[in-house]
Amino acid sequence: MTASAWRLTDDGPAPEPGPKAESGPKAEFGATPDTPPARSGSTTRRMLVVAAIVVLSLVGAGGFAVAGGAAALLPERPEGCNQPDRTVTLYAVELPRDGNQIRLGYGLTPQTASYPGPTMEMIEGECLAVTLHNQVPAATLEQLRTDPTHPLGVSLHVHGVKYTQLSDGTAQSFSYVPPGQSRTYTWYAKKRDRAAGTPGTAGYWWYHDHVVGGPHGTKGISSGLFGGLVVRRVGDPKPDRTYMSVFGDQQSINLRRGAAADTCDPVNPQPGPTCIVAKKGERVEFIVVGIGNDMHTFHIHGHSWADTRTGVVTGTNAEADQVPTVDNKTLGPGDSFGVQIVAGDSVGPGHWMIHCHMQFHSDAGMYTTMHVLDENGNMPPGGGHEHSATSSGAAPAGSGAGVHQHK
Ligand SMILES: [Cu+2]
Repeated sequence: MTASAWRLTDDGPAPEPGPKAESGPKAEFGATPDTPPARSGSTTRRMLVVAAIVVLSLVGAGGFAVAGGAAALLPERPEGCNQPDRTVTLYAVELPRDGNQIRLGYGLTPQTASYPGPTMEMIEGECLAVTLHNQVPAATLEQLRTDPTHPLGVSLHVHGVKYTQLSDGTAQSFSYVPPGQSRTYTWYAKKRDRAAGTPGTAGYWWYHDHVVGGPHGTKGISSGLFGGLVVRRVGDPKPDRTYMSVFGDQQSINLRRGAAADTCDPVNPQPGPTCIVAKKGERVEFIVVGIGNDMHTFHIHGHSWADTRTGVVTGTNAEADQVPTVDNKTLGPGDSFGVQIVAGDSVGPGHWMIHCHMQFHSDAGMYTTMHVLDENGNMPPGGGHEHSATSSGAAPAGSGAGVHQHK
């Protein structure tokens, strides 16, 4: 599905260390982490004070916090982000339906939109400007609307990093994008401040719509408008491959379930939202996100990880012993975490199941497979494609075809 998807049978050189686009195209690194943006001047602070006074006045008067006029006084960027270090363009589009279910996706181009959307990457200290173009037809948004007075539009609402109210991506703050229009959102991956005791933003997060259907974007999320965000700290281990595992309602992984969650071609697997594949020894990163209303657990066969921010453990044995080693982690709605594992580490190539360990979820199809190939890129025999499938046919990643997730 992406231009960068490699053929596992290629005899070419080993991939360069560093992030690769696998689970959808990935926003490229831009600014060097060594040059954090300069601190903002006093202008931003003055604007914040003015905005706070306006907001307080409006709330005191019984109005909502932001009226149209007040929005102009709110700071466009978080303190510390003087100028965006990098820009990304994102499109929200309608994708082919899954049965009668509407599917939407974000993409770096309209043609490559998918669910999950492209994984965004930032380095702590970096400020990113994301311009979102809404190409979802108004008629589609109208169909998804649960209240005829709710505005039509899509948005970007991000977790974990800093943004001002103008980049909140909600209808309440008027920070959404009507059909045919665009809007720029600013995300700031603030660094840890040791003196103040505030944490940094390095971690595994996600972004999603907060407008489609109603004031919480419930229909936007359940239709596919979500994606992952990784904020790395300088020195973090770099994965060879990154995949999204979005666990949601109706026992879904990335809105698919059963055989539709794993459509890897056994001869020529192409990495993507429905094909988790790696060569033995490659460092594989999972961004795990919970959407919807259910609790889940994320479990991988044959692999375990340290329950740290990255899944990697460092230091002495005594220090490492302070960190639990896990192969199963609980995930609630809105939660996100990431792990890095070494594919096939001491267990070799194989078809390793990934599933929710709530038994009735896995029994109903909440499973997929991580295919670990040998060093030459050969798919090991058996497994992964013989399970009692409740669905048929392979679907191209992100197309929504062959997806089984019915009400
Ligand atoms: Cu589950």
